[in-house]
Amino acid sequence: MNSQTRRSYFAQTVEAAVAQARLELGDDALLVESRRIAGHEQGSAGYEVLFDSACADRSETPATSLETSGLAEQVAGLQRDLARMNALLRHLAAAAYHSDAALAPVAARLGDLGFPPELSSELVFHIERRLGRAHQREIPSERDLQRTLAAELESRLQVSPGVGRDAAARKIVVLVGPPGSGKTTTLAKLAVAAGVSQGLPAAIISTDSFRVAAADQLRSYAAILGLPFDCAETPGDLMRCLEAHRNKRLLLVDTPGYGPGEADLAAEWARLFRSRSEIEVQLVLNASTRFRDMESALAFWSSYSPSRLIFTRLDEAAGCGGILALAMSSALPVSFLCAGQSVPEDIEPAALSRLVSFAMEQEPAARAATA
Ligand SMILES: Nc1nc2c(ncn2[C@@H]2O[C@H](COP(=O)(O)OP(=O)(O)O)[C@@H](O)[C@H]2O)c(=O)[nH]1
Ligand SMILES: [Mg+2]
Repeated sequence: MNSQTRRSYFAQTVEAAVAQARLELGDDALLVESRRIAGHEQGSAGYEVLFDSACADRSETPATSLETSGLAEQVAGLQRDLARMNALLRHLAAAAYHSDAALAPVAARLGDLGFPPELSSELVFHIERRLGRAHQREIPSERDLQRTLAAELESRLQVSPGVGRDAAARKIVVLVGPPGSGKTTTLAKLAVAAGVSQGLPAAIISTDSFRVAAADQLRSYAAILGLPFDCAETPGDLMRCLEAHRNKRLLLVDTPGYGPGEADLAAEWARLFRSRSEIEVQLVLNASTRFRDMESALAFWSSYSPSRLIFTRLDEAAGCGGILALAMSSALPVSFLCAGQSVPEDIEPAALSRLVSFAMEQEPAARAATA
């Protein structure tokens, strides 16, 4: 502030001094300070107010100074940008409102299936993009929504029915997963589906050394199927078993479902499985458990580097959103689906169309017919 633009006014009261200053300098002058004084030149006590008239001066020439400095153009540019952003925000808000309403049936369906909310909204977002401009003009039909949902799921799911590494001379597959997820039963089913029925010489190995009943169960399956059976208590034992069965084309290895207190043991086996490139690990999960439980199991068993997923107990699962969500979030292909206790019948190679069908609602006509 320039001292030459400042001026003092004296009066008996502050209000009177301010009124005097405003009269001379106008409303734009700035009050800088006010103070009580014992006596002024007229000899009586009162107040001094200090005003700065520079603001008043500025107010008279704003356009001129802005124009000369080029600021006017910048301000006008900013105003145009703001107007554009405003319009864009209004458009987005309208589109979001419209799409929420239009895609509500899909969001509801995904919720019913047990998809986690974060994945549901991601799917809805991508389904909306797939529907494109057309759906902004008219509400999509139920059939359009189903078709688009199916296409979106299909693009995110992978299947890879089979066992063992493609490049390996013999197939060695290890089934891991939480206790009771169906590993032993599935292993017996696989022995038939991937071995006996294909005419492949196969053998079954159990590494479940402490649960006697578990090994016995598998020994019985092996006996029924006419396959050799071995029990490997340590990683070294397993190496010897694999060597002993080197003429077999398929080796199926069962493991116990380690609990939280057996992390060291689990880690020791995980190291072995990871260190042998010919060994493939598949994670067996119970489809009737919640998505969050499957997600935790996936995190725990990830140290085994599973390369495929097997889902069991589909016959008991209320909704299959959990398995679809897990298959998507893990980015692992699904190899087999099991829907019953019968060995060897209740297993099927995973197919994309089958997985996607879990998320589909019946067509209205079919619904009416079964009602
Ligand atoms: N309903 C149903 N039961 C299954 C399925 N797979 C396994 N089971 C049953 O689940 C229980 C545990 O299976 P098991 O193979 O011993 O699990 P593991 O502990 O992972 O080896 C057994 O009673 C099996 O008969 C399935 O797909 N559907
Ligand atoms: Mg078992």
